Amino acid sequence: MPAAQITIERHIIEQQKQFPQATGDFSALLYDIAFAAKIISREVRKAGLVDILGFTGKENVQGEQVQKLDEFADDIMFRALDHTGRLCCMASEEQEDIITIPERFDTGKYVLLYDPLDGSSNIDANVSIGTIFSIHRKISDDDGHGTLEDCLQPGYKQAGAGYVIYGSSTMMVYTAGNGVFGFTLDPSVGEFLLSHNNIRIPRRAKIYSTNEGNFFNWDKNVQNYINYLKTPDKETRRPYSSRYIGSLVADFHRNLLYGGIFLYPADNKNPNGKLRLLYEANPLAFIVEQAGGYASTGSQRILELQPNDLHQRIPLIIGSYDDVREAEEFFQGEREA
Ligand code: P6P
Repeated sequence: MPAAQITIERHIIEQQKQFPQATGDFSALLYDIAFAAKIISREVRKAGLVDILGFTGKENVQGEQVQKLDEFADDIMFRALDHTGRLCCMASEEQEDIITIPERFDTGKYVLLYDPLDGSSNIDANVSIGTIFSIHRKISDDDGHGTLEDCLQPGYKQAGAGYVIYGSSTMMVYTAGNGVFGFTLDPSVGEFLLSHNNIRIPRRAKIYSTNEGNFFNWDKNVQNYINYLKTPDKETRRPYSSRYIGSLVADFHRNLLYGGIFLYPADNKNPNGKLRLLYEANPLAFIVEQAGGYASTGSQRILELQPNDLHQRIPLIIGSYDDVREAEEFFQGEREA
């Protein structure tokens, strides 16, 4: 059957066959997430037409203005997944504490951490935005309900991770530790169809993605690396091209397909960087490593970090393996040019 006709449901079931002990819960959870993504996609696509743009007047735990689509996406993720009996708890960028499963529903063996609509400040400008999710296994021995301990697990323990990008088309990209697969939503049938089988990120590429407006807030080592990328040198294919959308999922997705490096380093305003470890850095790090790339804080592998807070920020250097490793050499002062 041509790849274009493989639905995400069929792909997940086929992938599941490679895990004899699989009960089907993980597969069903991925499918539930895909369903939520279809609903969010529908609202994102018509946001410009109905009164769903603009601000709710509320603030989220980040102190950011919550836009109606943020709130909608957060609500959809919760309501699509809370009753499935596959989760012991959830956590969302939009909510301060862990989200418990209502007593009237069964609990399950997985934990879902998510950013329901990343890049939301770009919504009104019709820039690509996205949902990012991370799936862990329950490790606490509490009575079925999940705890903070279940959420604060290092990234290498993830059972799965993925994102949905609401761009020129809606795509869902996921990994369950057995490769990275991309599905494009065919709105005419309402199905995600396999469009990117076993995605591999180029080992090196001449694209860098960072907010250079922060340049004078970076430490000298970071400045040296960015200046190195901009310095002409034919042998090492420099200068690199600068590409920065300001929407993490969009910048990451481009680099995953074309290669390149995305950097949101620490700076003197954000000593731990801006991006979140649990539901942004960890899931994207799992995906990029499964695709042959690498993700670092500049000195440590993202997936090995022990989280200490649901909304912990972390510096993020992620993308093509050789580019990220080279950036680490500069960040650690081993190279200046
Ligand atoms: P800056 C969007 O607000 C976001 O959380 C990410 O999607 C994006 O990568 C980053 O912030 C952009 O931050 O400081 O460059 O605007």
